[in-house]
Amino acid sequence: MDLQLIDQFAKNIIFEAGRRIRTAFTYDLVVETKSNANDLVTNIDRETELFLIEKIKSFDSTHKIIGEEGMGEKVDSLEGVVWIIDPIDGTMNFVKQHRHFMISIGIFVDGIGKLGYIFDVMREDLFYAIEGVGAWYNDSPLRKLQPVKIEEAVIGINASWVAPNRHIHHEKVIELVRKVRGTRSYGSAAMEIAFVVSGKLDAYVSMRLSPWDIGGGTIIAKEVGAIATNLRGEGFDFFHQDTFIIANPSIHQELLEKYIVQYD
Ligand code: 2AM
Ligand code: CA
Ligand code: CA
Ligand code: CA
Repeated sequence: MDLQLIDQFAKNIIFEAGRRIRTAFTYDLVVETKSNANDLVTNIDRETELFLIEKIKSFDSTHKIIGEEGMGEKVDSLEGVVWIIDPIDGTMNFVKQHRHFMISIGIFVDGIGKLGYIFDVMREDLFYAIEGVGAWYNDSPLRKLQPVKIEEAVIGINASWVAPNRHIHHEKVIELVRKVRGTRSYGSAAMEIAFVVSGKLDAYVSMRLSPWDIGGGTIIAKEVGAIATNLRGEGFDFFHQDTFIIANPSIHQELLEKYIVQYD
């Protein structure tokens, strides 16, 4: 399998999809809701996913595609070459802010993450990795993450974590928020993961993510030594939603043991 060839092709269709999305702002978006009133999807999410699927299928019809908007065929195993794609990660940012949304793609071969991409569509910034070769931010190699102390860490966390809730011991989260150097919340999981792998954040946590939110990011994570698990410390299963944490390796365990503690 020629990974370099697939890598070049993947970058080409990501850049082309990005150009198409940027021109979409010149005409009307059709915004609908999915599981709840804040779970948005637009015609551009669907059109972008369809565009990517058609390109991938014409590149190699044996490649399988799992996409958030379900525009492809049903895929129930990671056998062969499987693309896990999120055409727009951060749809609410796309609709409301016209920035801070990503195209996220992970390419797996027989279940092993080989190529990962997170593309900031408006900034035209690409974070990507080739398994065992390295990771890059545009043309610059990403370095292995250097150790950081909790007191110096900047973490991506949503404000809802400090309110009483059914899932997490929120008093421990309050303690964490007081202890760290700062917190951020960007509204795009892929963007926050891209920031962790490039050292712009030291950790990011989420109550519930799906395979396409993290498929690309976890492949980049491995190359820089970031640790990605669910909040029980286990590897992510690519067919279900789950809790999620990605962190600098020096604080991952401490975050899970002391601060981000789930109820049983
Ligand atoms: P999305 O924009 O592709 O849906 C903040 O909402 C982050 O969580 C985004 O990365 C978003 O991805 C993701 N997310 C996952 N599940 C979601 C849901 N049910 N509703 C809204 N956002 C969701
Ligand atoms: Ca969505
Ligand atoms: Ca997403
Ligand atoms: Ca999406």
